[in-house]
Amino acid sequence: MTDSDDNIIGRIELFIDISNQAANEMRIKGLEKLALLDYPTQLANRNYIEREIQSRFEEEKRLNVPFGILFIDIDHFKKFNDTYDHDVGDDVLKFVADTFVAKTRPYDLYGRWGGEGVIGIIRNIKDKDLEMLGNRVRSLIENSYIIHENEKLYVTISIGATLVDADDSIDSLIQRADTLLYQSKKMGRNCLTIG
Ligand code: GH3
Ligand code: MG
Repeated sequence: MTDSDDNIIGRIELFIDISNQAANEMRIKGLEKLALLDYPTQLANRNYIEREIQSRFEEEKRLNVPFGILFIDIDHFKKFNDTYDHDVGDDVLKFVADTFVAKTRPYDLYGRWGGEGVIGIIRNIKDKDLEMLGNRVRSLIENSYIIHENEKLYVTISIGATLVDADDSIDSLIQRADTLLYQSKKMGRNCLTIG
């Protein structure tokens, strides 16, 4: 507010109470996060992975953008849980998840499929590159460790890698990757099988 000589003589501020609206928005964000996030690893959850693969199928059909998936499982994790305690196992799982996230290109997604199984959805990629990308994370995890009571703890992962086929469904795609993962386990673990 100014007087006739333009001197400031006062000010009016208006406040609107939006706490209801803000609380509601926060609640929705929280619910969205819960429905799509695997809280312990902070990766996408199974529900999110299924939605994402569905979108990738649409993209592949409409725009011809190919994609591949990596089915990843920690090797001998049970033994690990037995040797140390379950909390240490959880820390290792989180460390493995963080490694994927650190290496994720902005348009790829890693999610927890269940237990210690992780699925990576890799967009717009050819088979040789999918193999290289998978082996890069595999090798990174093999060569990293977490420290537990002054001891370095190492884990390895096995991977099944496959590119989407024209007649794939979510189930057939994941089933194929799972079979390839099983082959990596049979081959002695800490390796990637592509098919
Ligand atoms: P393999 O090399 O054949 O995969 O051997 P594995 O011991 O990893 O066998 P498998 O994958 O069948 O075992 C999964 C184990 O992972 C069982 C369970 O003890 C452990 N696990 C699954 N989810 C969690 C978790 O959230 N935290 C911890 N600490 N352990 C988990
Ligand atoms: Mg395992």
